[in-house]
Amino acid sequence: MKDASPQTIYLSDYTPPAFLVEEVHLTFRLNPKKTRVISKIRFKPNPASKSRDFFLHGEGLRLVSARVDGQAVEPELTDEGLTCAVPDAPFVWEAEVEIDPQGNTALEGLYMSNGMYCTQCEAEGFRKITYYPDRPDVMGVFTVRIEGDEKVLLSNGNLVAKGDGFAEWHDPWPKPAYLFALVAGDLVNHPDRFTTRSGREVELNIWVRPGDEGKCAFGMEALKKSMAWDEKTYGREYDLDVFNVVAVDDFNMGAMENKGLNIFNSSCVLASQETSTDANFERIEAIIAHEYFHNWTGNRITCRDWFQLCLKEGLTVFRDSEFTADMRSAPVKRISDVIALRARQFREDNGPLAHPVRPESFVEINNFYTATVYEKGAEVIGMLKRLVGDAAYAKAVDLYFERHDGQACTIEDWLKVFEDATGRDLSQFKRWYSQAGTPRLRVTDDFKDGTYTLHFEQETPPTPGQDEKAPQVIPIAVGLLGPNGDEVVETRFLEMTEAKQSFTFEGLGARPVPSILRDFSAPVILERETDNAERAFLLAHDTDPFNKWEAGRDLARDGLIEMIVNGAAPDDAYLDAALTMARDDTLDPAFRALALGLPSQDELAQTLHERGHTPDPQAIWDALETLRHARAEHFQDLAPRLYAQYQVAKPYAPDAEQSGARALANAALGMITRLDGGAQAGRQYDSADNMTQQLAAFSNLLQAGQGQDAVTRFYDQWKEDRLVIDKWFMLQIVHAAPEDAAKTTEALTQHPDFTIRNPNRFRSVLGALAMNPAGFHHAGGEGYRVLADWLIALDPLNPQTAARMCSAFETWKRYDRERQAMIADQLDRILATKDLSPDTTEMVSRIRN
Ligand code: 0A1
Ligand code: ZN
Repeated sequence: MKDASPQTIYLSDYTPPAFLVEEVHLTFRLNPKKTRVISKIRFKPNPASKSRDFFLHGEGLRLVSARVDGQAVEPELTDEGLTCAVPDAPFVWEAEVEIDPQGNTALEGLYMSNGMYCTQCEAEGFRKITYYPDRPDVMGVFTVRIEGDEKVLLSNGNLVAKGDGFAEWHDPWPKPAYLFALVAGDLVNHPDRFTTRSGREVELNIWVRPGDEGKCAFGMEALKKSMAWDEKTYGREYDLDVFNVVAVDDFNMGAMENKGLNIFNSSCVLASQETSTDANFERIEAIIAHEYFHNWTGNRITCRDWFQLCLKEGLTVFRDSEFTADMRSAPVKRISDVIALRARQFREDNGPLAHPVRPESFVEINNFYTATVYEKGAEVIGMLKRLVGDAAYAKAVDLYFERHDGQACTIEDWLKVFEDATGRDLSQFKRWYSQAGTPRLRVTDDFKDGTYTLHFEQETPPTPGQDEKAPQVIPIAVGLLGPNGDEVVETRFLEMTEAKQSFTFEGLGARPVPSILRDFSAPVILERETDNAERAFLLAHDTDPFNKWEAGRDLARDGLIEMIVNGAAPDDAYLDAALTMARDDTLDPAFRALALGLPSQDELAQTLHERGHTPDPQAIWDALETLRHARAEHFQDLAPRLYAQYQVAKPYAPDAEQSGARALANAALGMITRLDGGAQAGRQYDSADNMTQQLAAFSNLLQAGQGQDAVTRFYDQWKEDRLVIDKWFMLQIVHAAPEDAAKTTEALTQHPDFTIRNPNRFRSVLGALAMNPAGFHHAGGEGYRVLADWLIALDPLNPQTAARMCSAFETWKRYDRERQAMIADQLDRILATKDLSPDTTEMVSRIRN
């Protein structure tokens, strides 16, 4: 049971732990309803703390017995843990508790998924396993004995003993409890090996349910590539004899970096040509890398407290994006990351859930695994690298590993290594960690006597709890193009530190066209008065792939805004520029596919809101439909040509080259379908030998209203494959017409394969509704009601996932009064639910205020 009135925790209240852990011995006697956990822990007083109060976290545990130095004790129990009198000297704590893994639907602590035992301890799940100082600055060396009949018994570290019905694991690296893991089940493995550069032989395993062994090869290759990359790029080697990865179906998040025993949501590791799309493969490669990279950035060096979450997450996301950029196309990766950043993080930063990269208070830390902490956290590191340069970045990071290995650190520690390695003062830069909100960067320019001047003004709007913002350090990458399209000034970094600042470029023969914020050098919103001619010029000539893409995107977006606000016709400037770009065979097909993507409904709603209009979701949807149709007509000749030209003849491979070709061909298919009513999509559906092609065809058929037959065929073909059936659920809702989306969602919740207990399935239905904005926000308010109904139903079972999904409502203040009132009613209804979890209470209250 959680405390009825959950408390707000503040960064400023941090105090060091009273006791430190030296060694932990755990024995698990596995039983679905009554698992015994026996702990023996050596504590010692912490010289850095004045307190000698002994407190152990514990939730939902049945304490059977406790001893201090062998003497039975009777600790005082509360909802949150226990206190006990202990010596002011090293001592041994022993406890035996009983827990109920099968009854654990929250998927936090030790739980069961398809008959297998698994754990999720980040952030505060270990306290549901046994009494322990469950905070990341308490690090101990764990030895774990598992007793059970399951064929496979796994924990962290190296296997030290194994026999009939038991296994013992020892992890020599001190770690916080959130990195503890245990898995037990009748699993099968996909084994491999890796030799580190210093010659350590590492056994690698991917453990899955029987039947899934054919879907492990890609993940394994990704793991080996990640290991080699981290050695080469960051000089980081793996440090145990074995690295285990386990796939579980019931998991709240993507994956977890437990030391030596990563646990993955099966959707983030299992892959095959038939069942996974190119995008799935790329994501799996990135997540495998992400979890692996945590071994150094997160595990060897961890966080002092949960306010420092970005210390490990921002850095690890940054590292995994560098990895993907190296494995695939760097520009395509950058553009995709920025699309995702704007869709998720800018949205968060502009609404009631805005918070700094390093938050200063929380009620439930699970609510802070956000796009801001992860993705903006990574952007901040990217800026730091840009500001100091590649060589200094490498030097600083080396110093970080050298100085802090084995420690639980803070953002101050991280910035200090950069200050020490470079001699720079980073106190102003640190505002990126403490100020929430997306800075607006306004630009004007002038040209006189060969001197070109850029004038910048920065302003960050107020966010909850932060009315005033100080200027931030903004690295602005700029290049200049001459009138004939040649680059007259190559990329140069301007370092903006003031609220207003100007930069000059001398000796120019003519007024240049500026290419500003190249490679999206800072996570800001750039505002500049410009015209279609200049955008078309940049789309044609910019040497910076990101800004080339951005120019096309701006053209499309502003044309759409004109259509929505003023009823304008589709913009010819955009249509012509898109055609010219798409036809240019010197451009990477993957880039062209991205450049043919239109701004999302949500991005348009946000832009309208920023420009002082109230977004009408139906009008946004209509404008996008009209533009798509007009574009299909404009591409009448080119689309079939592109479609034919980019069919992949070679055997399927999910590599960058083939994925890019398929992406472009499928963009063309989208246009073809608008004119042929789905005939070509039907042929592609019938002949597809991989999920990318099959799903693209399926989506097009649904989009064209020709999906009925495919819905049945797809289900019959894939009904045994839970991950593919997730896609089946999702696409029907995402492609439902706005007026049908809520109905379709409700109907699918009645399907026998729908279950509230599996987060992937729940998200593929209720999460999909929120991914259909015109449907979710449809005028009658049915979408709001359906989502609220299901969040209320989910909350008592799985508060973490229910709370996260509340963010579907975070943009409500953008909309008209009627919609706001309907959403407010639903938020109030959720808040009024009896025994609502602290997780959901915190989220809904923040959104509602
Ligand atoms: N640290 C993991 C993400 C993660 C966070 C919380 C979880 O449960 C509440 C599970 C996973 C990562 O960054 O991959
Ligand atoms: Zn992570």
